[in-house]
Amino acid sequence: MLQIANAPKTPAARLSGSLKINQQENSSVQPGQPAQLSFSFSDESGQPVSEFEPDHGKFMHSIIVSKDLSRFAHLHPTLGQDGTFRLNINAPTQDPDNQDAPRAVQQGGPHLVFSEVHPKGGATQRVSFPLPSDGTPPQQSLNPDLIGSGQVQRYFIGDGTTATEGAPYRVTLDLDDMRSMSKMSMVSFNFHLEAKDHNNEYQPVTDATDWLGMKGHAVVIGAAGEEPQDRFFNHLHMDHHGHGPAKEGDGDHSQGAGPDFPFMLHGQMPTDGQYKIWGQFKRGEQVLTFPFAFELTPESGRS
Ligand SMILES: [Cu+2]
Repeated sequence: MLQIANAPKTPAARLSGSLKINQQENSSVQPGQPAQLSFSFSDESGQPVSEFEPDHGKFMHSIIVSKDLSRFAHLHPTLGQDGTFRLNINAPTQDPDNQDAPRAVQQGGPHLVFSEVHPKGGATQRVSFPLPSDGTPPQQSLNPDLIGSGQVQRYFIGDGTTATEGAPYRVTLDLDDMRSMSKMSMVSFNFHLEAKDHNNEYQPVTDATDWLGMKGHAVVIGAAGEEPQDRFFNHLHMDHHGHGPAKEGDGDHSQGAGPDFPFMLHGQMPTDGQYKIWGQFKRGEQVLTFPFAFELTPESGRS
């Protein structure tokens, strides 16, 4: 089974976007206070672009992170008849695909929005936006869970925060830095998921269900860069149909329900520096988010 990042395609026209907060340009969000985000797009000649095609079941995928990468939300704004995408954040929602919306912007300071849209007749494009939040950001530095290739185990509740031993989930991340491989440079990740059973023992997760047509999603964002467009960003998808050769006796395991969820980062390689990866999986009705910070160093690569 092989998971490949969306290959970059040549866009028919480069979109530019505008993000309004409560219908206002150049506005800001109050941390934890309900706000409506609205996104609209135009082409290079300034003409509004209002027709889009869905990718993975959604017309728009948006990732909101705080600049320090401590906060993460994966959201799906709704496309209106007028071609504007709208999303209510910091407010309760019944939408199973917007479970991060109630906690989207919970702290002050700059946030970054990475939106992926697919204009009709064109190719999927990423448009990024700064999203200011009132107040002072907490002074947090990114502490890498892993430096270079290796393995690390962490505990999680599943809501995107890190927890301690005894939490409902134990996740082991394997990272293999193969950026210097001459034939096919890549960085590979494997999320191994375990959940606590009724005896309080961790058991492998084998019942992950599809979310947006896939058993697993992962987003990698770099810590370096002032503006969102300067950040390294890659949205990795697990393809449960699998592009690789089928393994004999794989059975249900090949369907990707767990406990191992591999992702490969191809194409534009990340440079040395600090990054965060969020693995997202669905069990029952809950979307689970497991973040890890990592650092790539000149020594961490293998050839
Ligand atoms: Cu999405």
